[in-house]
Amino acid sequence: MATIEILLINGPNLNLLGTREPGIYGTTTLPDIEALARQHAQKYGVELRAFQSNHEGDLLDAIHAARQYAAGIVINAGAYTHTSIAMRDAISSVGLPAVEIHLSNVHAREAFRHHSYLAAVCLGQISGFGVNSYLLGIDALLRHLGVLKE
Ligand code: CA2
Repeated sequence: MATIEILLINGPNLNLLGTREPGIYGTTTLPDIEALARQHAQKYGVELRAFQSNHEGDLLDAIHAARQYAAGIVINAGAYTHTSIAMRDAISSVGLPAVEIHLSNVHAREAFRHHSYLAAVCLGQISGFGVNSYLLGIDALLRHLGVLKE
């Protein structure tokens, strides 16, 4: 049986994790988060591909390319969450199940972070659990895919 693969996407500025604003975003770096996420998925026999970009078009291309290999997407779109109709259209167009995640609790922050263009085209949103949001997002996606049953 072919190995199930999922895509983890991180959007703008998340490459800076662990270097600034630790009070909001923690001290873990993006490579560390990607490694933790990959290990977590591997516990269930699932391969995780990770992609980060600061460029909206590159993120759209990654979502489009996911059609070729991924069973679903876990996405922290960063600030594009609150601005990008194009990202929403990309997720909706590829038809892959997606889970929106955030390190911080966006609903406890500035009003402009309360609205997500992505939420309506994702299975759901996980926000506020720091690095654990990534692991919870993977679990939610794998449950949806029937990989995780408990
Ligand atoms: O809480 C999250 O995960 C966010 O997606 C992070 C975005 C923010 O625009 C969203 O509203 C919520 C910002 C990412 C910025 O990342 C930084 C990392 C280190 C230092 C400064 C910024």
